[in-house]
Amino acid sequence: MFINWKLREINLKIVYYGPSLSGKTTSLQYIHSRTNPERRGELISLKTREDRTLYFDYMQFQMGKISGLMPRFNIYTVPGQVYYRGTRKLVLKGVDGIVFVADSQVRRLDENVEAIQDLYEDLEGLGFVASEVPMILQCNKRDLPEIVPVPTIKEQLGMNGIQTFESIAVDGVGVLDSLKCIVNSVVIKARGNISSNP
Ligand SMILES: Nc1nc2c(ncn2[C@@H]2O[C@H](COP(=O)(O)OP(=O)(O)OP(=O)(O)O)[C@@H](O)[C@H]2O)c(=O)[nH]1
Ligand SMILES: [Mg+2]
Repeated sequence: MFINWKLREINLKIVYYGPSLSGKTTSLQYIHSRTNPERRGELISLKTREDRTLYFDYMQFQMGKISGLMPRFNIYTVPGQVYYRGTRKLVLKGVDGIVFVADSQVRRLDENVEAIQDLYEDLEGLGFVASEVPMILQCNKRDLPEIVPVPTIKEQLGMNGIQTFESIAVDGVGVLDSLKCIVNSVVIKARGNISSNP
C-alpha cells in the first residue's frame, strides 16, 4: 500500500499467483476486457513466443473511494513456470492481496501444492506474516473432465479457512466474483491501516 497524500491517491497491489498454466493471465485478460476503459490502463504482458508469462502481466484500474482517497488497484500475475521463482518473489513485493489460481486438473495437484509452498516461503522471505495477507483461492478449469473436487483442493493446499471460487477463466466464469472478493478484503484492510495511522 502506498499513499500519495498530495494527489490523494492510494495504490494497492493484488497479485495472481499459482502454478504454470493455471489460468492467471487468462483471468487478467478477462478482467481487462470487462473493466470500463475510462477507469483502467493498458494490459501489459511480457511473454515468450509460446504465450507463457515471462516476467509478469499488469493492469491498473480505479474504483470507489477509501477514506476520501482515490484507490488505484494494480493487478499483477506471476510467471508460473518453475524456473521463474525469483521473478515471482519480486512481483510479490509490497503485495496487499493475493488470488491463488489453482489448476483443478487431477494431474496438476502436486504443482498446486508446490506453488503454495513457494508462496508462503516467498512471503516470509519478504517479511510478511502470510496469514495476515488477504488471500483467496480461485479453482480454475472447472470445465475440464478430470478435476479434483474443490474440498480436496482446499485440504491439499491447507486453505480450508479461505474464501474460494470456482472458475472457467476462458469463459470468464467466476473470475469477476473472485476479483470482487479480494478487492473487498484489500479495501477493508487498507481502511483499517489508514484509521490506525492517520
Ligand atoms: N479448459 C480451460 N482452459 C483454460 C482455462 N483457463 C485458462 N485455460 C487455458 O490454459 C492455458 C494457460 O493459461 P494462462 O492463463 O496462460 O496460464 P498462466 O497461469 O498465466 O500460465 P504462466 O504464465 O505460464 O504461469 C491457455 O491455453 C488457456 O487458454 C479454463 O478455465 N479452462
Ligand atoms: Mg501467465
